[in-house]
Formats: sequence, structure tokens, C-alpha cells
Amino acid sequence: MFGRSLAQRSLTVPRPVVTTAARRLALAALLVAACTTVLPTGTASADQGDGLRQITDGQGRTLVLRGLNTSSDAKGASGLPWIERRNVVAERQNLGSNVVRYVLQWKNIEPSPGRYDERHLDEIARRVAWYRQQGIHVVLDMHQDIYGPYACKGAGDGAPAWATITDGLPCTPQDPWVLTYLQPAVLRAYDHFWNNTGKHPELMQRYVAMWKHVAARFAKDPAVLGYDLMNEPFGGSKQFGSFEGPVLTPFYQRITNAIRQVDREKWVFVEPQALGVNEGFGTSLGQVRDPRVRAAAAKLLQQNAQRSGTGLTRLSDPSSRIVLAAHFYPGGVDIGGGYTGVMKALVQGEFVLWRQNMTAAAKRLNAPLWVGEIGGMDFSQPGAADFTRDWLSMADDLRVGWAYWSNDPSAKGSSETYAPLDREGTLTQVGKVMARPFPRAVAGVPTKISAGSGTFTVTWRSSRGVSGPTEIWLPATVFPGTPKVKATDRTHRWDPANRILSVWNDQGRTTHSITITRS
Ligand code: 9MR
Repeated sequence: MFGRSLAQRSLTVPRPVVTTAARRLALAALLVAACTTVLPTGTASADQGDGLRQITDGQGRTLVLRGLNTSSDAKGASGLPWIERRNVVAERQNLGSNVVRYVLQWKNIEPSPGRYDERHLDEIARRVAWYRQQGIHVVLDMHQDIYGPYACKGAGDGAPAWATITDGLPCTPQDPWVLTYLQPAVLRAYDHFWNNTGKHPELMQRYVAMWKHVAARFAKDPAVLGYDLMNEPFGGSKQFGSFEGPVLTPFYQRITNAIRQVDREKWVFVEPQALGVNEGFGTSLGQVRDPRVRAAAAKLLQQNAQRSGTGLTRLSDPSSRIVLAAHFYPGGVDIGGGYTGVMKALVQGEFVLWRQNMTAAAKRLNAPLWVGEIGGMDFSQPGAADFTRDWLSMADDLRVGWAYWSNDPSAKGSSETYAPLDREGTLTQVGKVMARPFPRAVAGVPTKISAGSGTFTVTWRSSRGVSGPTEIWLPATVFPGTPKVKATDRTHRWDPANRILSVWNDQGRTTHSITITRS
């Protein structure tokens, strides 16, 4: 939730009110407090990810979803990102992306109450098709920052003007931008939205109905994998325990129920509140029940009435398609500090906290874990490559996917610092580190993903009802020639054009392993 440097912002904001040194000091204090009170003893074990549920495809394979967030113009008036078809092609070729978190805004979809802009939805569908042509899954992300542009003099994105009720309270955009969340007008806009004031229940109703409309529009689009219900929810005057459990969870449940009336298949991505949780604190989000489970259970009960025996428990869990889409912004690096010395130690503390808290939450919620945003680091700062490698390794270790924030090369002066690809589709400094092998689909449950220098290992165990091969993407930067393969299973095929190695499970074998080295 801590934002990018001012240089990356398109907004005009007043002079910084907090110095970088003061921010770093405050953050360091926060981290020290967090680490001394909440840090578990020892580092997280490599098995931390075991027991996490997985996002699966139509063939039952585990999808390890890795790619980028769209940004930039998608935050602006048009609500559409800067990309062209060729950028999507370059992303797939150079980064191997198999997912995009595609930024949408409520204001562009429902410009006036109950009236949806179908032309805008068509424009989105046109871009979704570019991803479909590249075999990249799309997660539609209903984005918001600081409620929307009408809460604080244009300093945000998300809600339409008609849904922004500030009661005339004052507002001054702040630097860093996240402090704008605390301005009186912004707090009031959220309080009305969540009906904390008891005066505007219609706002949440409209949001739910808007999602139902969007889901109906994309239900049959095979590229759309799922719906991210709200970016980085903020509770206004209610936070943590008084927001996530009592307000946010039932709200997600309402949207999920509405979506399931028009779409029973796609995945629903729910986010914890951003404040604190993005930096590693725990979440008290409650479990969102997927109505498709009830439908499946009802069907089974019917079958059981005809036969004898049970089996309900076998069926109920695999049918739920709710994903915990947490964000990760280790505070120190995101506000401009390097990844060295004390700062590095503190940020590593956040890695441990985040890993511990988010895997625990995912297990509690019975949901797969996906990093909907991982915040990049300014590559002019020391240790940026190490930081990038460390979060990539954490994701490998947990066998979870991620969407990097972001693909935005337009921010002045920063095209070589944050975005992995420039406008021509060439890998930038961070892009060169991020272009590393990963198994985009696994024919079973992945038990290990491990990238070394010039070598890559994946292990997995079979699971019932899975068909199709395990597919591993190998970047040309790491594996320039035909890769050398050592595998437990006999059948594999190398596709040099798409840089994908496919491996089919040998029949009867339950555990599988493949190690790839440079030829
Ligand atoms: O990086 C974005 C920054 O340039 C913008 O000023 C800011 C407000 O629109 O949003 C930043 O992106 C944030 C994203 O929308 C939500 N998660 C945290 C991102 C980084 O701060």
C-alpha cells in the first residue's frame, strides 16, 4: 500500500509533508515493533506452503500464475491501459507470463447509477482477447486507490462521482500518496460506502449489481480466469477487526453470491485490507463460501439418496473457487530505501511475517494463495536485484503465483527502474531478473520449485482426475539452447518457439521430478 515515489505519479500534489528520512525512521520503528512482538522463532521452513490449496485449470492441473498488473492509463480518465497487442506478445515471449491482473474501474463501468457503459466493456473485452491469443489468463481487478478521483481532487481512482459522498469535508492530496487515505473527505466517502454511517446502503448494493453485470459479460470468455472483487479495501473509520470480519467478509459474500447467479465457473479473488497486511501483518478476513460448493453438495446428496454411503466431505472442498489474493509491499524498499544493512534485515523480517501470516490465512480460509501485487523496487537503489531474487525465491518456495506491480513504463524517468519491459517489449534491469523459469501448469500438486544458476528443478505428486502435461517455461536468457532434461518420467517435448518444456506423467507413478540444465 505504500506507494511509488513521487516521480512515478501522474498527479499534481503539494510539496512533500513527510521527509524520506522521517518515513524511513517511522517505518523502521514499526518493523522493529512488529518483529519483536509477532516474528515467529526461526525462519519459515521450506514446507510452509504444504497444505495450501491450488488454483487449477480445466484439466485439473495446478496453475502457477505469474505475470504483471496493468497500470498507468488504466488509472486515468479512459480507464484503459497503455498496452497494445504487441506489448502482450512481448510479455509472453520475454517474461513467460501466463496471467495478467487487469485493472478496471467502477467509474468507467457504471458512469451513472444502474447504467453500464457497454462500449467500455467492449474495449476491455478487446484487450482481454489479446491476452487470450497469447494463452495468458486474465484476472479482472476492480481497482481503487483513495476511494476514487472524486474524493480528493483527482488523487485516486475507482468509484464514480455519484457514489462519492464526502459531505463537503476538506481534502488535500498528500505525499506519500497513501496518506491521502486519512484525509477527512476520503474517510467519509468510505464510511458512506461501507454504510458505517447508516445512511447509504445503496452504494454497496450498486457495487454488487455492477459486479454481477461484469461477470455476466465475461462469464463465457475463456481467457478470464476470475474476478478480483476490490483492490486494497480500506475500511474508513473501521479498521482491522472491526472491518475485515464484520464488514468486508459479508460484502464479499454478497458479491460472490451475485456473481454465482451468472457464472458458476470462474475464480473469485478476495483481498484482505491493505493497511498493515500488505506489509506482513495478519488478516482477520473471514471465510467466503462459494455457492457452487452447495450446489455440488446438493447433487451428491441426491446421488447418495439413490445409492448408500457418504462422501460429502470429499466433494465439498475441491469445488470452492475462492482465492486469497494478498499483496506484498515490504515497506522499507517501497518507500525508497535500499536492500542492504539494517534495512535489509528489517525487510527480511517482513518476508518472514508475510509468509507466516498469509499462508496461515489461506489455510484458515481454505483458499489458494496468490500474490495479486508484489511491489517492485527502484533499481537505482542498492540491493534491488537481490530483493527481486528474494521475493521470487519466496514465491517458488511456497509454490504460489504472483502479479508484479506493475507493467507501467510511462512514469517519468522510471522506465528503467520499475517496469520489467519497456514500451518496445525489451527486458529492463528488473525484467532480466524476473525472467526466470517456472512451471505454468503442473499435472498434480507441486512439491518443490527451485531455480539455481543455469538449473531448474520441479517436483510434484500426482492427483486424481488430472490430464495433460506439466508445462515449464524456460527463458532464453537462462537456457539459450535446447535444455538438458533429467526426469523421472519418460515423455517430454521441447517447444523452442514458445520456450515450453512439456512432461507427461508416467502411468502408475505418483511422485515426479524434473531437473533442467543448460545444454
Ligand atoms: O504505483 C502507483 C502510484 O504511481 C500511484 O500514484 C498510486 C495511486 O494511484 O498507486 C500506485 O499503485 C498502487 C496500486 O494502485 C495499489 N497497490 C499499491 C500500488 C503501489 O503503491
